[in-house]
Amino acid sequence: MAIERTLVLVKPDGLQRGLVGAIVSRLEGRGLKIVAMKLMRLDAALARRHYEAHVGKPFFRGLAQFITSSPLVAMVLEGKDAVEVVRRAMGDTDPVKAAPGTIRGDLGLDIGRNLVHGSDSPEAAEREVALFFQEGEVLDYRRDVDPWITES
Ligand code: D4T
Repeated sequence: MAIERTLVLVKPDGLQRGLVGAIVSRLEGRGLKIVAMKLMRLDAALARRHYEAHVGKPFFRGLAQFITSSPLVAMVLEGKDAVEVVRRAMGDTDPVKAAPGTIRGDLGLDIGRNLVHGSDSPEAAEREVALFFQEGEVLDYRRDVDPWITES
């Protein structure tokens, strides 16, 4: 069983629209464990590092402007296959194509305001968690409910 960690961001649109609780609740309710969480405002340098794969693309300017425009909530979630579980729960990058039942499919309309980020691979997760959190900010702890969520 692959216990993974993944970086999740509730982007500035999610915070401004009062959807932090709704979004976290969907992921938390799934059984994923919150091992780090903070409210922060990205500066241009961190936005560029986080989205380095998109630097130079036509939408990068708007993306960087948007992601730095207001605070966001960054968190690290841990659990069985956490990377894929979060990606599927978010739905397609473009909310128009995202299936109903997903976060973007239920709450979003526009690709440039798609509410949430989740790492797209375990390797990306490791890089992104290190970008957003210092080692001591990610906590290791046990939940008594864990055996009721995953068969060991
Ligand atoms: P993030 O990284 O925000 O979780 O989104 P995805 O992993 O689902 O999608 P992505 O990396 O391809 O895109 C990053 C970010 O850029 C915005 N975007 C993307 C945009 O505004 N216009 C576009 O045409 C694309 C492809 C949305 C998400």
